[in-house]
Amino acid sequence: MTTIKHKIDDAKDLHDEPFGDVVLRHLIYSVGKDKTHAEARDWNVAVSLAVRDRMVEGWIDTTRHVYARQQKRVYYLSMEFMIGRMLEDNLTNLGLLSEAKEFIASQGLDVETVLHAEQDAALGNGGLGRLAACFMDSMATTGVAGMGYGIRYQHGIFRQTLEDGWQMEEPEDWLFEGNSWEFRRPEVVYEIGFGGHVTHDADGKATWTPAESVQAVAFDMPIAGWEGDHVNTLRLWSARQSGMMNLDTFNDGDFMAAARQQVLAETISKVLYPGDHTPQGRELRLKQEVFFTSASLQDMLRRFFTNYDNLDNLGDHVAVQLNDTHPAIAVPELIRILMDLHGYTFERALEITRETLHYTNHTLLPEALEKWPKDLFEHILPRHLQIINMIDGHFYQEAMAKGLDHHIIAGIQVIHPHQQDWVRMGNLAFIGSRKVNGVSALHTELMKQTVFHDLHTMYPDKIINQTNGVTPRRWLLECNPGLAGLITEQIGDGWIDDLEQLQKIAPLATDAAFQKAYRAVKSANKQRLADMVQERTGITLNTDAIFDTQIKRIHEYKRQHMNIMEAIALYNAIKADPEGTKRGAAWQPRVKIFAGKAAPSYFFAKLIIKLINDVAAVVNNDPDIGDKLKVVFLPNYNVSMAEVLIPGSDLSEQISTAGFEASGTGNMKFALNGALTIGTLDGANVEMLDHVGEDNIFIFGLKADEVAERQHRRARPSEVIKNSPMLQQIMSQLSDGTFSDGETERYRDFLTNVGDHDYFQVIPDFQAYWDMQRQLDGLYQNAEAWFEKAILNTARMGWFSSDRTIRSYADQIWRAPHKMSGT
Ligand code: GPQ
Repeated sequence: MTTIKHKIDDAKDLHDEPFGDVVLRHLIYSVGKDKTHAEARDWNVAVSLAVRDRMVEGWIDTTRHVYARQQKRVYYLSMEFMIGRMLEDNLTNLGLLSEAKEFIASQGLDVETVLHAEQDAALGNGGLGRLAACFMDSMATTGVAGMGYGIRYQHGIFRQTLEDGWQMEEPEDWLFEGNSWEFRRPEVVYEIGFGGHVTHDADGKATWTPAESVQAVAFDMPIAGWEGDHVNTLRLWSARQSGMMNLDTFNDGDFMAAARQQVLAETISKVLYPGDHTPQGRELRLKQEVFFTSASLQDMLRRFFTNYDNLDNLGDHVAVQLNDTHPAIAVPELIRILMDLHGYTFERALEITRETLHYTNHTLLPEALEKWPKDLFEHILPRHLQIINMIDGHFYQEAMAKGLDHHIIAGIQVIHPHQQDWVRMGNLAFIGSRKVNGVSALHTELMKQTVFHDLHTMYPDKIINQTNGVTPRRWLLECNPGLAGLITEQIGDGWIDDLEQLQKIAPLATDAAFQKAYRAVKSANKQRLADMVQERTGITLNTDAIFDTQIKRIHEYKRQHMNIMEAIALYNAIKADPEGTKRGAAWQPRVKIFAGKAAPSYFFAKLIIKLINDVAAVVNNDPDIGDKLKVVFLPNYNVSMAEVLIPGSDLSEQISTAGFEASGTGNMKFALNGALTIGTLDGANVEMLDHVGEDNIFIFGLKADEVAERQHRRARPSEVIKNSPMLQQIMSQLSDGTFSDGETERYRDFLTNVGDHDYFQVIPDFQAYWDMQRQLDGLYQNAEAWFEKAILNTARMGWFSSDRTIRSYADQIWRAPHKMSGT
């Protein structure tokens, strides 16, 4: 029986009850079932409620402490939180995992089945949303008084299925079975206005009268850090109709009109937009951004006023982090609240805002820099547009005073003064923030040189780097219990919240007994992966093969198509020399695993998925190939699937066109779990190279400046293709129907994209990629050498813990205390 110290007097009796009894009590009294009728999901809910009970004390206790000490608060505003399942995470952090597993087993139930009978909370698209989830875990672990704010989407990211190898999208319904972790807070409600008009009184004071409004209702989830004593909150907003349904309409018998109003209001939190890196030019998306940003600001200011009586020093007590530009409307919204509701002058309001807000940029892709048509903006947010014009006026003066040319100034104002077409959210977030950060050293450097060049000249101290990280609780301890146990046996469990302690296993990299144990763990994890592949696709994998995995959103810049082209080249090579006699060595068996979703409107990405499946159909059924090569596409990639794929892989594909992947975080998870990386000098790969050492990571290809140079002069790939029989064969197979049942048109767009333009430099990087893969084939056959490198990867990845990232944000950006800060 665990003994957590009693924190809350009123809850004294709770801990006298064994955990299993609490579960049984919840099964009967909360779920309403007895043991004989309970299904896996019922047990899952009962266990979840039992662990939630234990979290609540730490939660209330943390809240009291933060209030009492008036600890500086950090608010992380994010449109996306890619959480995944919560039960194992919470059991782990509360130290209840083994007790819970024993209890579940004692009831004659399958432990995995019960723990996994929870839908993934997939309220995000990819890395950006998953980073927010890792940050929530690390803020709680490091003792930052941090609160996440987002949207409680009724439908998270679509469910991906395959039809004849093409991606299909189906709605996802994670809330159907309820969410055991959330607390509805009906008393926490704010009005969010849209449209209408603005009047000014004789003193110039503005009054905005919105034409419509919706309500934001809070739902809270407790987020426990490692060891469970510090518990923060993730507050997600749900939209509801403002005021009750119009009863007159209803009584007149026009149910539909009355219901329509309700549906319209609730639409705002209905669905997550499935674009990755592409702002959706839709009015609803803008309303979603305003909705959650305004509710969050209103909420944090209400809390602020329980401690302070004016907003003069807001930035001393509160730090707000804007996760990308999605919440950038916070800039004019906070200024509006300060001016229109609290009587501050514009200048003072801007100052306070610039002491409080901070902005993280996650991409340099031009199509991802959010902008809104000015007319739409004016229609929905007339007062905010006025404030943006004031910001631009003020900014113009600031820029002139710093000697900037007025053409340059026009380019970096929020609205271009002569074109007057777009409201540019990146510029708005930059101008309104105290610090702006990139997410890896290379990305931050490129921000300074490219998209934010002129703004950086003007404010040379504003841009700062904060390299991403990943939580070692979910991404080692929970997803890889075998490796976690092995590490703990050797060095104790201090690494779990101090990941740099992993260094201590480096000397064991060549130790025969340790290598053997490490390999046994990898084999077991490969078997678990193979079982999942078998179950989901019917494909049987040979676990002696290299498990070579690329999992992430499907995007041209991530170059899944380069990977599948390499698979085609390998297929051709094996066909031409089945026993490897000509090359003088037998082929190293390999399994190419892919998973990831394409944005529904991104045709080329969907074509890449189709190509992977087409190649799989040919290769996997060719008797000449057998176990030497298999290609697998696993549909509906999500966090839970990653938890199996990452520990079970030998090789991690991080092959983006240099300069395009802001950081990557999957790269870190793989290396931590002992997969070797084949990758370009892009994003955080650059820093991984610094940490693991050049002998332990496999870097190839063009560098960011070489890519930029080729793109600038529109270098064409034809010369390279002409000199490469290997590429020529691939290209002709794609046009002669080898992989498309004789259909010659299917890959025409593909051939034009890659063969004629090749903006993402697949062709010039191809040979180097191929050569590196063959080098890895050779290395894999020397198991001692391979696993020495794998162990060194695990040992040297400690710096990439998101605990390090969060402490760095706390020290350098938020100026907020945490467990290890001086104060
Ligand atoms: N990222 Cl702009 C997303 O996942 N979605 C987005 O819309 C944008 C960025 C990713 C980025 O591509 C990765 O390189 C980063 O590691 C990740 O954000 C977190 O910073």
